[in-house]
Amino acid sequence: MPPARPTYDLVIAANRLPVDKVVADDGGVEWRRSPGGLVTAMESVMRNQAGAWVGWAGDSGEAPEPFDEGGIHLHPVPLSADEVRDYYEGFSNDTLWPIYHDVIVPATFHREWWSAYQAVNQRFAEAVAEVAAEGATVWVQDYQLQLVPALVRRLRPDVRIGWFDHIPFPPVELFAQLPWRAQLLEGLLGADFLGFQRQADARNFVRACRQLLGAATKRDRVTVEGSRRQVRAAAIPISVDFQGLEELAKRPDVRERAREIRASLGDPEVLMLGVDRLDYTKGIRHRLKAYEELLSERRIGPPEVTLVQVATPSRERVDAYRQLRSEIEQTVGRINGDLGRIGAPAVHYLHHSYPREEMAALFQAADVMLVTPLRDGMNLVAKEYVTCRHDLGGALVLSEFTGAWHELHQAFACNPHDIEGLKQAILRAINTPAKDKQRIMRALRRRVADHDVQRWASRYLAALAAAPEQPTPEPRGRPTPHAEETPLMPGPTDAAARA
Ligand code: ADQ
Repeated sequence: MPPARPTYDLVIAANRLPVDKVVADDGGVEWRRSPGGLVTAMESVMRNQAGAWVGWAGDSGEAPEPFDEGGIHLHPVPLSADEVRDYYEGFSNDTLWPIYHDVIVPATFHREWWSAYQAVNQRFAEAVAEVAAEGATVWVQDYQLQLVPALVRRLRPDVRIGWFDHIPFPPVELFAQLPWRAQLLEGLLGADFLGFQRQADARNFVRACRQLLGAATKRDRVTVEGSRRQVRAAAIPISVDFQGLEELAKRPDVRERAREIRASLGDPEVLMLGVDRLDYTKGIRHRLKAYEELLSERRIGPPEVTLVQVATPSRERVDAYRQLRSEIEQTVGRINGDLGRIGAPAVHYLHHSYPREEMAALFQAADVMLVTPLRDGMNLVAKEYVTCRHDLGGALVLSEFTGAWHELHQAFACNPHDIEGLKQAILRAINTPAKDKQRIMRALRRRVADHDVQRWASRYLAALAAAPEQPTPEPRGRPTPHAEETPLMPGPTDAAARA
């Protein structure tokens, strides 16, 4: 008999493994840890618990053998080229993503995509069942794996299962469009605890179970039909590694690089910055429109004011993303052609990914950070920006349609659909006296420092362990995040109007 494979008390399942493959000049393969909040949070949790991570390694075809990296056991799940197209680019990013983000672009429905989604979720569930120890905790991440909770429960009724939704959960009127809505809800109800970014997302889920499955619900709990099992759904907003990122931002080389960036842009009076994955949810077009109008009305202008827009390449094989990229690049070209000057372009547009050091330097260099999504589960860029501003400089313009806004109320709030209002918010962020901006920045930083990603992970795991009951409250001095207490925005939102 082959030796039994080791098993683990904590198993994370996420679409991607937290590593990127690097092929050296001599053809040797190495795995480099991809930096990200989730990995940092898991490292802190896995220090006390043997942990495994189940996920796709990023290439189609055969998966590498399981391996250990930085104290985490990595268990790759293979995806064929057709599955990458149908499960990942198709069902996840062209069916679910638009529905879960207010149908900013129309969703595409294909039955073959759904079949691939089911098959891949089944494979993930089998991999989880293989590596989970008796009574383990299984924590499934995000919208790509919504069937995994029920599939794992079928294979391994002994484990405790949680799922966290990194993106919004849509209102039932939008969710109901999905031909496979009942199967998705039943998939999620395989979990003991479901975590969301905002309380509104948790409520949308509970309402969908009631209206579409006829399930009995009471406050944050759903009773699973045919059993007495109850599933709890609540908000536990994700965050950033405040301490680690702040330390990085304080490094002399990073601070020097921030000065260098400003100097290379001609030391403008006001440097505005946008940093996003190139995604239609991020409101980049609305931001550029507001900026263009401010320039053409001569209320601001280069060289005193300039905008750096960093747009990370994303999902480039999905049509809506290709179209968005060409629209944005055309708009940037037009703004620069009409409103730039020799040596002083109005927009510096960069379609790259950058190392963390460069991101921290950019954040420190920026006087105004523009975070203007039309819909965003959280938006970590907003939290990263305030984390890097240990000098209390800078100002954050933040869309009300982000999860982050529910925690960072002191920011310069905007509704990106309201271009006039967005222009006003930008002008306020520029013109508010420095002392007031410092006060605001101090409040924003306090919030993020108190609710960092390590705390998010420990709160999540405590909620999962206690579900369906609420966990015992945390000791005083660390108040419950106000995102859980924040009422929904008053009145009908633009999103509802558009729907
Ligand atoms: P995303 O939609 O990817 O995440 P976001 O939360 O802003 O959005 O995270 C993006 C991350 O990528 C940030 O850490 C940012 O620093 C980094 N990044 C962006 N551009 C970069 C560049 N050019 N180079 C290097 N790094 C770059 C999804 C949801 C969000 C939710 C997160 C976490 O859509 O709403 O906040 O998951 O739950």
